[in-house]
Amino acid sequence: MRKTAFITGATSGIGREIAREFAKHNIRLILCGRRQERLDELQQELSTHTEVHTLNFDVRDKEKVAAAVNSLPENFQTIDILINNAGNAHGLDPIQTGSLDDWDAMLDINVKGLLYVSKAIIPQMVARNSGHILNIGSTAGKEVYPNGNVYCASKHAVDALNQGMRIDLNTHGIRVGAINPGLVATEFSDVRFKGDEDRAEKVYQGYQPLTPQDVAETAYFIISRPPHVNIADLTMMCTAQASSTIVKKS
Ligand code: NDP
Ligand code: 8X3
Repeated sequence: MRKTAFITGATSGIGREIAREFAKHNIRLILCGRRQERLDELQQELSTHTEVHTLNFDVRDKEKVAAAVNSLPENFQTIDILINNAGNAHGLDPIQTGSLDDWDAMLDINVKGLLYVSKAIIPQMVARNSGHILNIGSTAGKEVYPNGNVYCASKHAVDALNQGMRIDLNTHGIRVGAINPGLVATEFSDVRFKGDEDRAEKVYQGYQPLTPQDVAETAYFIISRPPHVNIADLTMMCTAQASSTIVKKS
């Protein structure tokens, strides 16, 4: 039977490529983000492969999150796969000079936003005793790097929530797992450095980073395993990367 996936952060980077990869496999899509024009473009692009519905909301707004999920038309109401992907880093500063606004953004989006979306969708999975949740964590959720402090804390929280969800939803037959990517060339660094394109580009120069497609193919592999197989926690890095701070540059 055709499955339906709910993907947050589908307007860019990893989320957008997961949408494209899932569309190839005829998975019905609920695409979420704040940039409506990008949602519209992607809907148009993917509608030749599959059915697509878009939802525009900020994951920080718990009422809007719930209202968006409740607004789904009947044929999109049963969600089989939740991809908790929306998130970003804001700033890269030592703890003593970090910005409170940046800290709020990262904790509100990466942690609380992921919880609000999960809270709106998990009850239907529990009621059906089935579902698959894939959390997009990070190598930053496994190790802390200089000036990464609060972003790393937010991704360590995702790692803990991934484990916690898996434990609590185990008796309901719901699969929960995470992909923890290293450096992936997306708009991530544009956001982190607040539009400083030169600084953002330098992050991915001198080596071949992961592409969002690499992560998307891995996401499809995970969600297409047979029902008795759950990939609980998968860390992936480009070959040039050995840890958050060790990257072999040419
Ligand atoms: P992008 O900046 O390319 O995409 C981020 C996505 O998140 C966008 O679709 C954006 O949509 C959405 N988003 C951000 N803030 C909000 C918000 N407040 N409400 C709703 N949606 C929001 O980055 P990536 O694709 O790289 O990042 C995706 C995930 O992957 C993040 O969780 C990130 O932490 C993680 N990750 C990224 C890595 C990398 O190196 N790039 C490595 C490891 C993990 P919109 O702005 O339209 O709302
Ligand atoms: C994104 C990867 O190393 O920039 O989570 O934190 S990193």
